[in-house]
Order: sequence, then structure tokens, then C-alpha cells
Amino acid sequence: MSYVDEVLELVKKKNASEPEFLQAVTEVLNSLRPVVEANEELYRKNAILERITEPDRQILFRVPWVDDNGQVQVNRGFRVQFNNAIGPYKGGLRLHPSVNLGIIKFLGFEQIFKNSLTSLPIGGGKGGSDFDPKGKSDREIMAFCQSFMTELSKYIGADVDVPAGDIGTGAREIGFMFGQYKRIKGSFEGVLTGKGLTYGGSLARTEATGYGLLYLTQELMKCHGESMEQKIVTVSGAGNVAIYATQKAQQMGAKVVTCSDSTGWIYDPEGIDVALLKEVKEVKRARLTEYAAARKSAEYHEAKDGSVWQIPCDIALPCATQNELLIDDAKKLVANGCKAVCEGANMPTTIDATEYLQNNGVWFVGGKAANAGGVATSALEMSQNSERLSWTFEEVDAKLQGIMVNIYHNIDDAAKRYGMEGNYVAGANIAGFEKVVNAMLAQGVV
Ligand code: NDP
Ligand code: 2IT
Repeated sequence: MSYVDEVLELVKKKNASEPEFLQAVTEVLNSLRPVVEANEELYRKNAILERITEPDRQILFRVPWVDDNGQVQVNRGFRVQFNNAIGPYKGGLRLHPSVNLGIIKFLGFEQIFKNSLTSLPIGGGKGGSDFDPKGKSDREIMAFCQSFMTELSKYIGADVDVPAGDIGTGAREIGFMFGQYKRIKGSFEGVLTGKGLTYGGSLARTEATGYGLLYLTQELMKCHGESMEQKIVTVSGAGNVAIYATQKAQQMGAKVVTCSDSTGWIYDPEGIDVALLKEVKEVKRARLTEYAAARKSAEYHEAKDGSVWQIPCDIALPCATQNELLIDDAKKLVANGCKAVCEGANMPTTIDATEYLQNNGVWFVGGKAANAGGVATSALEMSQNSERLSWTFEEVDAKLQGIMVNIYHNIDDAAKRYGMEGNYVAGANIAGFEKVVNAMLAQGVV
């Protein structure tokens, strides 16, 4: 049996109850076959694949907090420190009722390769909680964040592990967590990214994932002789990534006609009104029905009535959550002439849907490459914190743009090197993996 198959079997046996983690590992290891085959003896002897699929440590803890009725609530907190071969653990904190260890492990595993692709010195980690921020008061959010950080603070630090935002964790939550860390440690340090601009945050971090997604998509289109001008774009999600992806796509001359949240989706043939979407989602924290109520051209559909992927488009950008673009969606996209799919979310496309898109001529760039702009800008925030300076929006944005264009060419080149031209999924996994493996081999058995 090949080394990849042996390790895949082992990982499946050891993590049988974690489908998302197994999905992420299966995708990565399958696409690494040519690299692993070329170095089989060395990698096998050093147990590279066994080590890269087993987190350095997995921290699970109780998060007790008091709600507005005086009732004690208990959530579960997670931090998975996956691999720090090329830098301190780095990755977001997800607050969503669906969070469990398998989901945090899949995200932490993907983060290793994504962070490597940024070309910046950051290792892979992820954390979060099954806490549901929806409908909670600001005081309840603060109570949860303080309790969460009271425990998490024992395991993180500016040179150790630097968490950030993800689903359900934005500037408000990062603020409360930063305050509690500072209080416990008595140290003002760059221990979190996505901080507010008055206390060490970086300009352009809020926009970075969505903007970065479009910088990469634009380069992909350009290299295929196309531009973003006049393109019809479908976006899913209505959170941080979706909002700034929509904004940048529109700045590039494309028309974004959809957005979605967990209860429904919008088709707005006139083009999404970003100012209205921001008002509904960032200020009011309301449902998309409010967007539809305020905009004549918008159609509202319940989530049960299909998805945004049935709307014809040139480019599809899934920006909500894992496994939200399924095989039937992929078939609709292909039938409607979609040219490119670039993932703003982490693992939004299932493996069969990915293969269908790739086999039917759609240019497909996975999240590890396409959404790396967020964590890359987090690393730029860390640099600014270390030198105790802050850069202008234009400086950070220009660096982000350079990083995303570079990522596109790196993954394109890596795919070509292994005879898989146009397979950007394999290209990203290979390019991300090579750097981490070199560092692991150099650092010995740890
Ligand atoms: P937000 O919390 O800001 O927004 C998430 C959006 O996705 C919301 O519209 C939410 O709807 C929807 N959503 C979340 N979970 C589900 C679900 N189970 N089913 C349907 N819809 C869902 O998160 P972000 O925009 O930050 O993150 C979106 C994706 O991008 C995630 O996969 C995240 O891991 C990834 N990502 C984020 C980065 C960042 O910098 N923030 C960086 C790189 C990747 P609702 O409000 O109804 O829950
Ligand atoms: O998935 C991701 O890359 C993020 N949620 C951002 C992580 C970060 O550290 O900025």
C-alpha cells in the first residue's frame, strides 16, 4: 500500500467521528501523492504524514458564564494548536453552535497550508466554542468572551499562538477577549489580531479576506485572458468575508447579484447594495428579510428553497461555511456557464462537487489559497505590533494585493511542476506543504 493510503487509513481509524477533519485530510493527502511518491522513503522514515495530521496539542475547556436572567450557562471551548514548524500557531476562533472538535481540527489542519502559502512566518491553529452569539446582549457576549479568555490565556501569547476572528467572532468579541487577556497577564501584546484600530489593530484587516479573494480571482481571470468588468458574480454568506468580497468585486466592475445567511438568500438583479447590507448585518445584526424589505429590486428566498448557486453567473464565490456547495449546485453552475469558483469560506465545496467543477472546465481555487488574505493581513498586524508602528491603509492593501497575486502564481507553478496544470487545489496543497515539510525535517523529531 502506498504511504498516502496507509496514513489515510490510520487517520480514518483514529478520527472516525470527525467527518469534516477526514474530508480535509483526504483532500490534502490525495493531492499530495506525486510529491510524497517522489520522496517516499524520506517522508516515511520521518513519519511526516503521521505528524502533520496529528495536532501538536488539543485544548478543551469548560466556559461558564451568567446570562441576563442570572442563569449560569456552560459552553465548551477549544483551541487546537496544529503545527508550529514555520511560526507561532495562527488561526481564528469560531463561535457557532455547530462547533465541535472535528470542525476545529479540520480548520486548524487547513490553516497549516494556508498560512504557509502566505509566505509569512505563521503556523496553523484554530479554536472556538459551541456558544451561539445570535440574540445575545452585549453584556452576555462580554461575559462569555471574558470567561473563554480566562482559560485560553494560559495557552496563547504573541510568540506562541495568536488567535483572531472567524464565524461569529468579529471586532466586538476580539475587543472583549483582548481586554481580558491584558487584565489577566498585565501585558499589552499582539496576542490577538483583528483588534480595533485604537489598540493595535491593522487598517484593512476587516476588509482583507474579501478583498484578497477578489485580488486572487482577478489575477486568475487575467491569466485566462478575462477581466472582472461586467461579470455576474454570485456570493453566499452575508458576513465579514461576503460583504468585503462583494464590495471589492463591485469596485472591479463586476455585478454581485446574491448574498445569503443561515435562514435565507437574496437575489438582487440590480446588484447588491453593500451599504444596505452592512447596515443590516454589521449595525443591526438582523436577518436578510430586512435587506429585502428595504430594497425593491431584491427577491428573498427561504434557505429551504434552494441556494444562490441556481442563479446564473460567471463567477461563484462561496463565503459562508463548510459544505455549502454540493454536487447538485456544481451541476447547476456548470449548466449555467460559470467560469470560475473561488472559495472565500473554508472548505465550502464538497469533494465530489470540486471534482465535478474541475472536470467540467471550471477554474476552481480552494479556500487555502483564495481566502488566505485574511490571515496574511493578520500576520501584517503582528509585524506592525512588533515594530510598534502602524501602516497606512494603502500600504497594507498594496502588500495584501502583492501576496494574493503571488499565491496565485505559486499554486499555478506548483501544479505545473507536477504535471497537473490548472489543478489549483493540488497546486495550493503542494506549495503549502513543501515549505512546512522542509521546516519539519530541519527541526528534527518534535
Ligand atoms: P461571519 O460570522 O461574519 O459570517 C458568516 C456568514 O455565513 C453569515 O452570513 C452566516 O449566516 C453564514 N453562515 C454561517 N454558518 C452557517 C451555516 N451553518 N449555514 C448557513 N449559513 C451559515 O463569518 P466570516 O464571514 O468571517 O466567515 C465566513 C467563512 O469564511 C467561514 O468559512 C470562515 O471560516 C471563512 N474565513 C474567514 C476569514 C476571516 O478573516 N473572517 C478568513 C478566511 C476564511 P448567519 O448570520 O445566519 O449565521
Ligand atoms: O480561516 C482563517 O484564515 C481565518 N479565520 C483568519 C485567521 C487569522 O488568524 O486571521
